[in-house]
Amino acid sequence: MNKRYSILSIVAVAAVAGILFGSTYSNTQSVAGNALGVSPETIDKVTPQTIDSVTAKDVQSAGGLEFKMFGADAIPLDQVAAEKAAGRTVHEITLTAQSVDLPIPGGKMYHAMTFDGQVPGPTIRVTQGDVIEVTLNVPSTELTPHSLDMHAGRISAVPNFLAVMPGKSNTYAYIANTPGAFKYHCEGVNVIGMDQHVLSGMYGMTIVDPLNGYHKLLIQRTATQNGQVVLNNTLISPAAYEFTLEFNQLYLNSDGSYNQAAMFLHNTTWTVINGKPFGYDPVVTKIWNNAPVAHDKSAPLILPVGQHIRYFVVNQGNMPLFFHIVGGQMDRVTQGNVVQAMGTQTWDIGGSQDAIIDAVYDEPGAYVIVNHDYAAIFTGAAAVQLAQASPAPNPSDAVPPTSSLPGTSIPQQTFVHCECTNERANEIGNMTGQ
Ligand SMILES: [Cu+2]
Repeated sequence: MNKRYSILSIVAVAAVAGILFGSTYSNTQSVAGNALGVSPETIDKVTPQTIDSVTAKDVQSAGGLEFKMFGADAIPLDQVAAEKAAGRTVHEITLTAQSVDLPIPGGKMYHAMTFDGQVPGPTIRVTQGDVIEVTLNVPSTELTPHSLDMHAGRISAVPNFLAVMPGKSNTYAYIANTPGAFKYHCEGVNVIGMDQHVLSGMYGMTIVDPLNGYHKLLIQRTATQNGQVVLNNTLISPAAYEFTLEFNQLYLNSDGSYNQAAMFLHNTTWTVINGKPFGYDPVVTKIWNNAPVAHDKSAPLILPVGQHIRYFVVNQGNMPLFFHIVGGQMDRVTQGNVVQAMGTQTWDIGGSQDAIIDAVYDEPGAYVIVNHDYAAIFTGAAAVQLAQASPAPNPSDAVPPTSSLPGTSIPQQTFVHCECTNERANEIGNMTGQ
């Protein structure tokens, strides 16, 4: 099949689907080819002429072009209960826009924009096929409207991601159909100011666990046997010690305000992991070691040796992320639920892209996670990890909520650590019983 024919076929599928659904389709209907009765033979019968006439007729009968995505995940709010009755789990999530000042190195503060007073925003965790019904509240005290764009769904930006005025809220719902670690972020005021809002802290992660769980992890090593080197491969359980790592940049003026000119030049002031530059580094830079409040202090990640470690990584910024573990390797890289690599040294994660990275540390030691871009490392993209014999409490901002899938998350003890207000730190402590 040549390329032109292949593209034509895709268009033809859309056209045939349009005939079959016509005016009756809703956002929640299945788009599986077989369910539509679309066979390769019927596709082949569609000619460019029929496509044109069908498309025009379709648009005409619908009363003109509509902002609707065919097969999108969106659910009208009055149908959420029906989805629940049909067996889907519904997660009602509320996020509140909050502009606050948060600390940066040197005892200074910057003008942050946040969800719920923390950067990144709360990590949302659902299972593939669950419904996310999300409400964004914008308090009347905010000086600017905000908005919420969630990458975990196929959902029209209009009207869902439009600006929410101070004193108002907006709710929408969708089915999380695709597994992965997805960005959510403020989209500014109908896109205007989006860069400022995101790069000032309005971003977070939605983990969508695969419906059938994560795959077992193949550990590829070698051994010696009868004087020869032999492969020593083992499969280990999907149950893992889990961590979230969100990379971003801060572009700041000396007074802590957003510096758009610096952003256009990619002239980073700080590179942050989970909101803080060097926040997990009590060893090399010691920037946060003397922070006045406990939740700001440097804290390394503690990894048990020989155990399955799973990282959910999202690049929230506008610079490339060359994800690397100094002294380590990635045993597996997954996107969606598809394995992209096994046994690799560095994985490139572009802006607003994610990866789920599995690793096992065979020996105790220090293994520093970096963005292997030197400009990023030396402005904050270095997180110290200590691999040791036994588990220990970890910083709360690096540990996701436990998966509801059995045999997925190994529960971890945490202590409150966050780029957040003192009030939010107290709330996190209350939620986690600390
Ligand atoms: Cu905003």
